[in-house]
Amino acid sequence: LTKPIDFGILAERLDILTLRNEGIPYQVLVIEDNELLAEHYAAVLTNAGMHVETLKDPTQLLAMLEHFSPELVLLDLYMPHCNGIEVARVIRQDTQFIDLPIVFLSTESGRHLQLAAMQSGADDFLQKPIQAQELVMAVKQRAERFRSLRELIRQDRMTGLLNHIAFRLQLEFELARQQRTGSLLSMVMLDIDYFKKVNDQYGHPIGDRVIKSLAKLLTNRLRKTDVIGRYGGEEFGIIMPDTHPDDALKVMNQLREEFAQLIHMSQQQEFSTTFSAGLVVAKYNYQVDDLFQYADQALYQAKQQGRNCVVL
Ligand code: GH3
Ligand code: MG
Ligand code: MG
Ligand code: MG
Ligand code: MG
Repeated sequence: LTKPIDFGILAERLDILTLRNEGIPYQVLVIEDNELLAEHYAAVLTNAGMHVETLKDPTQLLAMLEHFSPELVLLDLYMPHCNGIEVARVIRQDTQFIDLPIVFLSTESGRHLQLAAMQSGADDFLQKPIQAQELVMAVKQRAERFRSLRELIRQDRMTGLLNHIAFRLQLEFELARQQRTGSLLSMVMLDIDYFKKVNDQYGHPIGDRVIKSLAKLLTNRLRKTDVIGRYGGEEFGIIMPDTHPDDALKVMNQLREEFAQLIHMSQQQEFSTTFSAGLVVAKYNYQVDDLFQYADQALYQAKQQGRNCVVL
């Protein structure tokens, strides 16, 4: 490092990252068959402000990951029914968790066995016994970096929604869950009507503002459990878990009317615009690409029917 570093700017950037992450506890999953140890780690990490779930039986892992999204996994190596190496492999197999920090915590002191364990895709190997402070620091740093990087990778900068890749990953996750549990899953593709004209008449920056206003409307109106992504330029995708298509249709038509009533301002004049949407409900044998294809077909129909409508 020969260049002078502007520590002011650096500190400001770090501040932004930590500020944004502040207040939301890191989600940590402790997989440990020894109940006393599991409770001890949980207490130490909870004390440091983290949210900890413990798992004594690794066969329950997949069930747990359906409702808990860890930002770090602390993993015991030796457990009665399956060892930590297998658990790490199972986690890594899921694209959803490809970057999730996995840290072994074990009494194993043989370096070659530690390295063998890490070949399963783990990030680090900590040795028991471990000081509380050391454990907190190791977990916190990795979880923090994971959260910041994931945000950078998954977010659409303009709207703060999920980007194309993250939306697809999330859809894979929701579809897999729907197929395991037999619940309902509705999915929507939405595209602003005649948007080229908006850009042409009022300019690109105003067009951007319209996109942001739609993102905000969707975020404010939809449920916390719904997933919203900016799929393309003025195209959005919405995943509605546990939602009957009739209800999804109702909601989408309300949103469509609200958006059509929004008044946008440009220097010359006020204007409003509309969107069209295609809606599908997941069937048991659907793949992610089927959902995209059928939603796209429904969207195409909505455009054909004259736009400003939702087709199921
Ligand atoms: P249609 O009703 O058939 O959807 O007509 P359309 O004009 O909206 O056609 P289409 O969806 O194919 O075109 C989308 C346009 O959106 C093309 C592109 O110039 C514009 N666009 C894409 N991304 C952005 C963006 O980030 N900002 C702005 N302002 N415009 C964008
Ligand atoms: Mg053990
Ligand atoms: Mg488009
Ligand atoms: Mg189009
Ligand atoms: Mg369009």
